[in-house]
Amino acid sequence: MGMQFLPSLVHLPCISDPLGTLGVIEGPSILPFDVKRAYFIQGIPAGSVRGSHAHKELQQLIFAPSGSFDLILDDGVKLFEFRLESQSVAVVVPPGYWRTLQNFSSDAVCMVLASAMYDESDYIRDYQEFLNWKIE
Ligand code: T46
Repeated sequence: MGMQFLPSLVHLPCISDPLGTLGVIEGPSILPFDVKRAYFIQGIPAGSVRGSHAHKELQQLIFAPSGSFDLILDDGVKLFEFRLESQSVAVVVPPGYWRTLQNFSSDAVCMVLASAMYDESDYIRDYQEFLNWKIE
């Protein structure tokens, strides 16, 4: 692997009025990549753990438009832990992090904007393989 970029928190501007909240995801200061795909995960049973993989190239923006969950990122040495519980806070996830998502509230929605189309060959789903790949 080349240079490692760190995960970062970004603020999503939200406009609230008596009719609800409108959140905006726009511009290079929030999204440091072009979005090729968006997906969301919801209806997650209590106690579930999702993720448990890394991406070799994919960049993502991950946030909770509803409810809350923990996002734990692991670079093979250090852990970066985030509690996502506000629609106005997102995490920019660079390539090369093992991720675990857990402690989902019953109303949690995990929204992901991604830099590439779905490609299973970009995934590393075995932790030892991930560690080996990191020191290559
Ligand atoms: C990630 C976390 C946060 C597709 O067919 N197309 C897609 O775009 C995606 C994302 C998944 N899939 C299929 C692959 C699996 O058969 O949907 C199934 C569930 O995917 P996975 O087990 O990878 O789900 P999570 O929640 O562990 O991970 C997902 C994303 O895959 C991943 O990129 O970072 O959300």
